[in-house]
Amino acid sequence: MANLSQKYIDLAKAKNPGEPEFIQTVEEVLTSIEPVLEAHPEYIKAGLIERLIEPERGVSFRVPWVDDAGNVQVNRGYRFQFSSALGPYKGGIRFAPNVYPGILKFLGFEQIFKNALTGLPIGGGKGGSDFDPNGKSDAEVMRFCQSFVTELYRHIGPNVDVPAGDLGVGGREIGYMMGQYKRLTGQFDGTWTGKGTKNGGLAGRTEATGYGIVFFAREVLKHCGEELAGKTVVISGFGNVAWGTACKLEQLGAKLIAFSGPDGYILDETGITGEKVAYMLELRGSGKNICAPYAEKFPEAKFIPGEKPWGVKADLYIPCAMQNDIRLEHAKQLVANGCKFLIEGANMPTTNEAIEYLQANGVVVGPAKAANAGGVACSCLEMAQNAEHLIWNEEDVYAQLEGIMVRIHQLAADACERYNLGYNLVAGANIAGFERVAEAMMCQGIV
Ligand code: 2IT
Repeated sequence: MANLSQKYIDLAKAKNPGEPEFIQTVEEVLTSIEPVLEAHPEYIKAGLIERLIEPERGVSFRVPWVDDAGNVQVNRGYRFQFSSALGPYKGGIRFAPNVYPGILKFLGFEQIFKNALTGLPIGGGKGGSDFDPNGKSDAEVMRFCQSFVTELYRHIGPNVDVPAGDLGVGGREIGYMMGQYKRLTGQFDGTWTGKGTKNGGLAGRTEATGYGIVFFAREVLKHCGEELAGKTVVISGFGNVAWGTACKLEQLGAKLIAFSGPDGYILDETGITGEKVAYMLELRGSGKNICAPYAEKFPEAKFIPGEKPWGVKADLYIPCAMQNDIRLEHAKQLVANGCKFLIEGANMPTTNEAIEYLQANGVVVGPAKAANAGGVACSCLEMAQNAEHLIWNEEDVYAQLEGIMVRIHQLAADACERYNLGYNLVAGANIAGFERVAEAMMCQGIV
């Protein structure tokens, strides 16, 4: 029985050629839920895995728009509705030039288990486009968003599919998309989350992902008999997730000493706090050069061009940039530096090989689908707020977020313990998320 999952991994490979990111996450999830499959032959009989690795639905569509110079541009839009076992499809929209089905399917598949871990009633999906928002004018972004939604609107709805943001999609883009959705459907409903607070959004949603990551990191450290306060931290990225993480690290007394951008990384041993974090946020909208202007403004910081920050010695590492940021060679660097804790902020920032190497060398890895679930959890709170026709206050949101993150950590820690896997949160998160989805699927028949 040792290789129960291999058959499904082979099936996923055969059916999804040329989509390595999707195969990577299928392999990671299925390998770690092997003991659950062994304990539940009824799941195998019910074809649960064959069904989970096949999205319930995927749409691909043309997105034509006119740029400021009057030229017609055509992009491709997608939405993969992966699983509605636990609720309406829920997950972000990514705009980036490298978007193609392999990336959206990896994100959509991960989203199923992440959303399940939150304990909230949301299924999993993901969408996006190969549109590159960098360097586009505000009017171009608006026209693109309107055209994207003119096709997508027929596939979504407050009880059907509720998109949010992801890379390249923030409050502005969500605002334009919900505006067009409202115009086409005549409904002001909870179909979009991650809206601005002036516009029906949830107070605290913007920082929720980063705050949740730090709460999760605190729980991991506590479990290992350590404290977050006073720890030195290295992150990668400079976007929304990195910013929220930096803010909460400061509030909880940890010391952020490095972050990265497309141009290299910043090492600032005096600590990245206060106005420096605010400046990181300001740089976010500026595109490519993030670290160079930071080092110019704060001369105590060192700018290391063209490098990743994984060679910097610290107590805790939190990759917040994008997928496959930490490969085997970086994992080796981290272990050589004495790394003990790595908490994934971005989705799938660590390759499977790198995770294996880190864990084999005693590093505790906090997987993204647990650590960054605070974002989507608050999206579900936004759905609840919109459905209630009320406005929640920030304090309530923060308190709920903290409780959700503590529970997610507990669920993942309990699941790996139940299967005698030690404190393996990668396996624990996959198992706990999968169990909830599997139990719901078993109630619903073969659909
Ligand atoms: O990866 C993620 O969890 C997100 N981009 C947020 C999804 C959501 O629906 O809030």
